[in-house]
Amino acid sequence: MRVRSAVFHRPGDPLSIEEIELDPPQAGELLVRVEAVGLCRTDWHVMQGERRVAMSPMVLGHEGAGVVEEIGPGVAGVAPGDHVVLAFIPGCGTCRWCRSGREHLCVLGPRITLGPQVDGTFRRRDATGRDVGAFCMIGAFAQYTVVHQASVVPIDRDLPLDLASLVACGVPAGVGAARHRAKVRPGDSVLVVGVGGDGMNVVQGARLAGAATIVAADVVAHKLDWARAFGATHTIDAGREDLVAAVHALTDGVGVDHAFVCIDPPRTLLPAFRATAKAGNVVVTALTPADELSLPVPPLELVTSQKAIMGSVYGFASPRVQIPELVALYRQGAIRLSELVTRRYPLDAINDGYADLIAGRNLRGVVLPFA
Ligand code: CXF
Ligand code: ZN
Repeated sequence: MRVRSAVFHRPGDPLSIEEIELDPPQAGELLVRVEAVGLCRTDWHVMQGERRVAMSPMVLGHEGAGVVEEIGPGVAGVAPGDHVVLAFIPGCGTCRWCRSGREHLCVLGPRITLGPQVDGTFRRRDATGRDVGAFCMIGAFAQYTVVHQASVVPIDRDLPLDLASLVACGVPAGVGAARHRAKVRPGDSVLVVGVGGDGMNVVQGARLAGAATIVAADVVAHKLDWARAFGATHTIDAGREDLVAAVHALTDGVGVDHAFVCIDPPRTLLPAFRATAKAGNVVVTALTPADELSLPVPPLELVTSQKAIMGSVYGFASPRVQIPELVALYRQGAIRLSELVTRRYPLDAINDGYADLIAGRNLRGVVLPFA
C-alpha cells in the first residue's frame, strides 16, 4: 500500500512528506494505523545529524499509538482492532535482559537506529524502488506502519490515542527515571535540569514518588510555570541565577538527593553534580552526539562525594510493564497526560511542529496523521 510518510533524507533538511510503498506484515509483524505520534527531540537530533542513523531515507517517529489493522503469521496476543502503543525498544522476549524482565535493555536495542525491521529486511520503498528504513523499527511519522510484535504494547481501548502516544516515550522516560532509576522516596529532594518533554515527566514522577522538594530549572520562563503545575515546589531561572548556589540556598547547603540532567549534559552535568548532596544520584536522560566524549565532572569530587552518576533510557523499566501501569496511573489521576500536549498538527505540518519545539513553544506537539 502507498502511505503518506515524513521521511529523513539528509542532516539539516526538513522532513519530506512523501508517499512510501509499505509491504504487508511478514511473520511476527502487524500493520498499525498510526492515530497519533509525539514530536520528541530525539527525532530532531537525527534530522540535525547529531544522532547518526545508519541509512537514509528513513521514516522517523518513535512516540506512536494506533490501532492494529492486520496481523501477519505467528502473531499472538494481539488482534485487529486492538489499540497499541509502539515501544521504541523492541523486546525480543528471549535474551537475558528480556528474560529478567528488563526489556529496556533488550539485545535488539542497539539496532533501532539501523533502518531495517527486526528480521533485517525492509518493508518500505520510495518511488525509485530504494529501501526506506524505519527509525526505532517503528517509523511512526506515517499514516500506517508495519512493526514487529516485539514493538507493540496493547492498551485499553478507552484511552484517547493522542494521549496514549505520550506513554510511548516522554512519559515513561521521565516518570521512570524518577521512580525506577533514581528510586526517589517519600520526602526526598529532587532537581530537574531542563523541563521539556523528559524533564516535565521527571517532575511528575518525583511528585508521584512523594518527593518533598522538587526544584525545576530551565532557561525558558514559561516552562518553569508549567513545571509548577506538574508538581515543582521551587523553580530556578537558570539563565539568570546560579544553579548550584540557588539549590544550596533551598536545601540548607546540603544539595538535593537526586538531580536529573534532561538537557545538554556537556553544559549541565557539572552544575547538576555540584547541586547534588553527598551520596546522591545524578541521572542523565538527555542525549548527546555519539562522538561526545566529555563527562565534565572532576574524578576526585566523584570519589570523595560518593555520588552516583547514572544513565537512564525508557525510565529504566520494561515498556511492557511500565506503559500499562502509566495508563492506570493516568486513570486514577496520579499523572497528567492531556496537559503535556501543547499543540496538535496534521502530518503535513510536522516541520512546523519541530520549529515550535525548538523555539520552546511546545511541551509536546502531537501529529495526527489522519487530521
Ligand atoms: C531514544 C533513546 C536512545 C536511543 C534512541 C532513541 N529514545 C527516545 O527518545
Ligand atoms: Zn523519544
